[in-house]
Amino acid sequence: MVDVILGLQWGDEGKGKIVDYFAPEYDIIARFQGGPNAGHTLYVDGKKMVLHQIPSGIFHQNTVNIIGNGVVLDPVTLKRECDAVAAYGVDVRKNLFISQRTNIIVPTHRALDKASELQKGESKIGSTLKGIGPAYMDKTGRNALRVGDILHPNFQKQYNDLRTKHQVLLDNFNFTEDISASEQEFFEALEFLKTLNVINCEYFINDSISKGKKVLAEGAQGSMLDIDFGTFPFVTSSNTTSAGVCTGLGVSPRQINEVLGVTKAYCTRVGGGPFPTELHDATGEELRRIGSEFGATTGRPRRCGWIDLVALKFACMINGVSKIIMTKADVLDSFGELNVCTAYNLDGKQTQEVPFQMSGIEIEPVWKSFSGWNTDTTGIKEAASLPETMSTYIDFINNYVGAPVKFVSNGPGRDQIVRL
Ligand code: 2SA
Ligand code: MG
Repeated sequence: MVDVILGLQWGDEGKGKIVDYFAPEYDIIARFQGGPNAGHTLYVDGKKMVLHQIPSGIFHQNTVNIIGNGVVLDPVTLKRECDAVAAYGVDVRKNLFISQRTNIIVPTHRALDKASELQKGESKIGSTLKGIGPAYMDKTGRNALRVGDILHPNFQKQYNDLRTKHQVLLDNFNFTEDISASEQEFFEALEFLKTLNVINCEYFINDSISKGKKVLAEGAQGSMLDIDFGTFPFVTSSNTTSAGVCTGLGVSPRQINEVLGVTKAYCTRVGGGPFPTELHDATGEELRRIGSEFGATTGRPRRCGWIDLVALKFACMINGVSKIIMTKADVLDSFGELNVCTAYNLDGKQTQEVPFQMSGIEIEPVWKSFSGWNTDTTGIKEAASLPETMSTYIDFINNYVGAPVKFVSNGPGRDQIVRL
């Protein structure tokens, strides 16, 4: 059986903490898409740790962690991260496995990402500049290098051919930055990658499932950043939704059991693109300050606003969400009034559907207000102790989106989670 944890908004819903919390119930934790654009924050022995490439189960010694074929892998980031977790006594050679079909991010992918964003100017995506878009373009364009290729005697030639193709594109962009230092770092990191467990992942996972092992698929970014269903073109380049689990790990839809969707109690977005419930006022500032809303990978301030139930319901539908986990509920502890968006006003017409095109048009949210709870909830352990006003807020969300909130996270700590 495969359960899935994924984000229902624009990323940064707190998936890292949630995966870490559930990890002991699983034998295998697997990343199925995305790459070093992800920033999954965990607290280990009270210390903050941000993971970009390695699955969030790495600190559980008996959990197998898999980087699946749907991921794009930057060997340099991976090496750095392996060194960082080693400082906590983690031996990645014991519990980290990488699919041989995983696509590799090369230094020119990062250069192309930057060049493309520079060319777009004002209309840039606000990418993390980690080379994600260009790496997935080479995958669908059938040019990519894969982890399984690195041991092949022909690898250097494959690399050189790709490098030459990229140079033509970079010249076209008039991009002249010298990348020789990052190339050297890249090849050093490849030597390190050769020492890790590279496996036939689809066989490994399916064999494990047939032996009764429990797999948790860990999503990165969020559903509204999905390449097909997100706010295109302001999206990432992978399927962040539950369908991505099948193609990103090589498991069949019949193996998928629970789909646990993670949403914040409010909403954030980092990078460009539409965000109907964004607050440009002091309340937005307050959410950012209390919620420490800054990009875990790039440090960029995140845009903040109230929860968008139109988008949330859409995400629950696309993913087949069975349970919702609401995070950062405690960030709302001090707000006197809360708002939720229940519909969009578009050209004078009200809709509860996510429109085809969300950018370049005026979307005016229809709000419903709730009174806040004005209580410190961070120490609460049981559902019965949650403020009544919070239960009212949650019940409304359950009814609106048609999936139940089953967990409320009320702080960054592993033990700060309430089961409803
Ligand atoms: P990319 O780099 O090509 O995937 O960027 C395309 C868009 O996807 C957004 N994106 C993200 N949004 C939220 N969180 C992400 N991870 C980091 C984090 C981001 C950071 O955990 O905070 O540190 O800035 C993530 N990754 C990609 C991105 O902002 C673009 O809008
Ligand atoms: Mg993040």
